[in-house]
Amino acid sequence: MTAPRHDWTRDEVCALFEQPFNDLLAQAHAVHRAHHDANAVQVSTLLSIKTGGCPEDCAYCPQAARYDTGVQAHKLMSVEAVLERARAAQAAGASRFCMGAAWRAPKDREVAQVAEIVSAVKALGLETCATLGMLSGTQAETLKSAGLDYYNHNLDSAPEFYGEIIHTRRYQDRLDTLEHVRDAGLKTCCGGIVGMGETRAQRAGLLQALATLPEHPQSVPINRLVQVAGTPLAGTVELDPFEFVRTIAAARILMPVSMVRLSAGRAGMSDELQALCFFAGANSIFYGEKLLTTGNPDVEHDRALFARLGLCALEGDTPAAGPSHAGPDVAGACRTGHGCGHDAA
Ligand code: SAM
Ligand code: DTB
Ligand code: SF4
Repeated sequence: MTAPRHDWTRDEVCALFEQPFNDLLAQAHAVHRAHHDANAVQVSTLLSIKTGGCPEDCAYCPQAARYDTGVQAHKLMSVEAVLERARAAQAAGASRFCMGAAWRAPKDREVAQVAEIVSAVKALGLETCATLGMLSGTQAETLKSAGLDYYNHNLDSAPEFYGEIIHTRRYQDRLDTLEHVRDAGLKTCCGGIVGMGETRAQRAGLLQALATLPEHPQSVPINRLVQVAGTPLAGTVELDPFEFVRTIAAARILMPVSMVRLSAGRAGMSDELQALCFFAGANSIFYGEKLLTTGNPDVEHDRALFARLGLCALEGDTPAAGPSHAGPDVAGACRTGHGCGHDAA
């Protein structure tokens, strides 16, 4: 097992993408097996705890107030209302609960409210993740003290493509928030979106930016653009599915220890495409009928897919390395007798 590198050049990342598909997948799968259980997938459930009305202009986002997308704005949910959803996610088999808020940057008062929610969710025995926009150092520390495990803040695109997608905050603002999050001792969940009309070199640029951060994010969500009517990116030419798989594979090779999440966009993917993504190194998904405001595959469908592929749901934290996993599966997912040691009843 070679140590993760942080000095990937753009040419090296482009060269990974340029390989024949089978060569790229073989390499990615070998890296995946060397560092992870290839049959285990971490499952998180997402909840939008504050929806819509966002002042930012992210061209992909249905929650930006300036686009007419039909999303109903909703103020911050109460602790009890979030807990109810967290309990349901836990009962369905999720090990992490991710809470999203459509803020540019929360006020201290809002961070204090979210901290209360985080403590309550954590007390259920779930891992916690939040994505609230830009954070100051003290805000990150407040969330860490409340029991937050992960903070999601994406780079979203290559630095040179970013200006075509977002004008209301800079790439450097994102890097600064990520620094505050790391400094507070939180784990980072950081990835981006593909299928926004970027070039292959720009997809490589996004991955290069992620893989050359001071620490590889522990979790790397690769989102395929969910096109929402009313957003400027609605109508963008769809990305070739094989190019999406290549992006997953390259992420796996560049950040071998990170959990790579097959994130938004699964509802529009075939089972076969998702299976290719798992083979290429994706080992985390969002589980549950909804992402933040858009759809996700049905729980029953995901359970059946896990069973057909002999996949188990990982419980608990990111595995260090190696081919073993432990813990209960998503109910009904582990019935194919693939030797994971779980009850096959
Ligand atoms: N407002 C906060 C922020 O921007 O950091 C947190 C929520 S925001 C919705 C979290 C992430 O969701 C974005 O960074 C983006 O990567 C992803 N996202 C939003 N809309 C999306 C879409 N239509 N398709 C795919 N990913 C999307
Ligand atoms: C991430 O990278 N993807 C998730 C999560 N982090 C917060 C969000 C996807 C949102 C897709 C559009 C929606 O449902 O509103
Ligand atoms: Fe607001 Fe986040 Fe959506 Fe951008 S991605 S418009 S910051 S909710």
